[in-house]
Amino acid sequence: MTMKKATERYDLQTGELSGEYASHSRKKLSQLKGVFADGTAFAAMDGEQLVYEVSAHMAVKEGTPGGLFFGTSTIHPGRVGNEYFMTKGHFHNKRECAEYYWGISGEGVLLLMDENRRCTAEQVQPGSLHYIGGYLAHRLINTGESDLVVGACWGSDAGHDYGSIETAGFSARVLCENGKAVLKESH
Ligand code: M6P
Ligand code: ZN
Repeated sequence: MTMKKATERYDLQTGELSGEYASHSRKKLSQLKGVFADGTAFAAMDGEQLVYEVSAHMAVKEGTPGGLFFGTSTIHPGRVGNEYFMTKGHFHNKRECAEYYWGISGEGVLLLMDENRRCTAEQVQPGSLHYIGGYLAHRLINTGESDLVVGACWGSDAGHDYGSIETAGFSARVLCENGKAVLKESH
């Protein structure tokens, strides 16, 4: 019997993923049209500006029943008007599928919304662990001045449903008021 060398890597300090199954994607401001409340401020900004990056470790095909995916999201610091940079956010296609998030570095908020549009929010910081139950849309918001880096683990058959978030958004927003992050209902 031979012992295989580990070729897939996860940097415990930075959350960086590498290896055969790691892939990387980036979201520029121009890909987030309609996500932020202040359309005028959005239009005045450089669409090429990088808002967040996602590394994913996918050892099985998307949709495989029973498999797992593992990822790292990096949300850069910034604002559109008074609204902090954030991810698009999504429900899972298979609504019952849960997910774990954990804070690696930076400061932020995990916004959760149920199917009745009721929102709750959790502070994200290094070492914070977040169990996102099924039937909850989830979005990360960077309320700090450095990168917000968050780990994630979810089912390979969970899928992403961005549709209802694109249409109706979340019913709460995290805004900067007098230099502080405040949670506002937005409907
Ligand atoms: C985490 C996981 C991924 C997700 C990513 C970015 O890494 O939840 O499944 O794709 O965050 O979030 P979004 O897809 O909402 O832009
Ligand atoms: Zn998810």
